[in-house]
Amino acid sequence: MPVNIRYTPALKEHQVTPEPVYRQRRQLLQGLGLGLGAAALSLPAGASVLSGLLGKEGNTGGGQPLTYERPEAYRPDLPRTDEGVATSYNNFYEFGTAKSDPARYAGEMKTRPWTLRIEGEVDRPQTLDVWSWMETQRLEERIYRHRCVEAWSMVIPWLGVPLAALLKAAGPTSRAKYVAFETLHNPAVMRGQSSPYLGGGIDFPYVEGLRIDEAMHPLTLLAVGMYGKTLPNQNGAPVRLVVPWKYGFKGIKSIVRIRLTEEQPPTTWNLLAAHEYGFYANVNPTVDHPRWSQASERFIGAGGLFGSERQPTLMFNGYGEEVASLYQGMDLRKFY
Ligand SMILES: Nc1nc2c(c(=O)[nH]1)N[C@H]1C(S)=C(S)[C@@H](COP(=O)(O)O)O[C@H]1N2
Ligand SMILES: [Mo]
Repeated sequence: MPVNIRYTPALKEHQVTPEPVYRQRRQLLQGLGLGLGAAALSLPAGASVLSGLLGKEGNTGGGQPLTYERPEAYRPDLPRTDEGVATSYNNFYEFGTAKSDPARYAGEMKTRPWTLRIEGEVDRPQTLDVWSWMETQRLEERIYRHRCVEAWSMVIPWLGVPLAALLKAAGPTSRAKYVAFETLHNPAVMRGQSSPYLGGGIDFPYVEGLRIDEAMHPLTLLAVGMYGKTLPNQNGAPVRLVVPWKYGFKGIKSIVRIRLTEEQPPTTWNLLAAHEYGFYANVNPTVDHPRWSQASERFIGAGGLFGSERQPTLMFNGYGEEVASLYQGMDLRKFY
């Protein structure tokens, strides 16, 4: 793949503005009764008049109902983000740099079957068939504050299992200090991987990492669904990471490999722009991004992008009580 050319991407996150026209068209089609989920899904790929009409944004998979528990501890009294916004305003550079690209193009990705490899510093390396594994899991619904693209925030009901459960099953060795994650690499269906321009200059596959104590923290979720159903492709089907006290880019999507390591692994946004994105990426109102303030954020609630309200950013995204101890004694300006 000739994708290893490094250059500053033409479009950085903050430069891509919301797309009201796209949203309105979608809402109009929904109003006309052209359901974007089930209807499009039931049509054979390629033969869909509907997906042609919609510019393919209907064909994004997901939406299969899941069985799950609802632990009280993870049901905060917060207004949820409208599902339609959470599934249409995304970053997933494998499908392009615009916030509407993932919903438009991620339907090309086939998520069945899907294998997830767990390897590296573990006693029991595993290759999971994700869909059958999912059926054996006790899924939990967790309503988390979600820091999505740059300074936007949402509240999303995720479905998943603590990542710790999976890691423990593989048996981390005493040398396991970090956990590295990797997304699918398939330029044939991921158009952003087919050219540096479409992929914003990212050197794919997309990779992320956590320190092992962050990965084992009970809040850290391996998500397989949202809003009661399997993940739509644009949100990272069939399996993605959710770390609610960190910025959105740590939430790596469509994971195919988890590797426990002794050394701190490279991470995609840090490789792309090290002075802007660090390894830790903890939500922190006192450490600004070089190009925008992190003191406040815009919360997208039930009213969608237009009804969004500016609110103060909370330290560790509001999860300080649970996670602050992980960073005791660390200079969070240095380890941003
Ligand atoms: N594989 C992959 N994962 C990814 C990204 C990506 O481009 N590729 N973008 C990240 C960024 S920058 C953000 S802000 C979040 C957005 O996730 P969301 O659509 O669930 O809000 O996904 C993250 N995970
Ligand atoms: Mo992001």
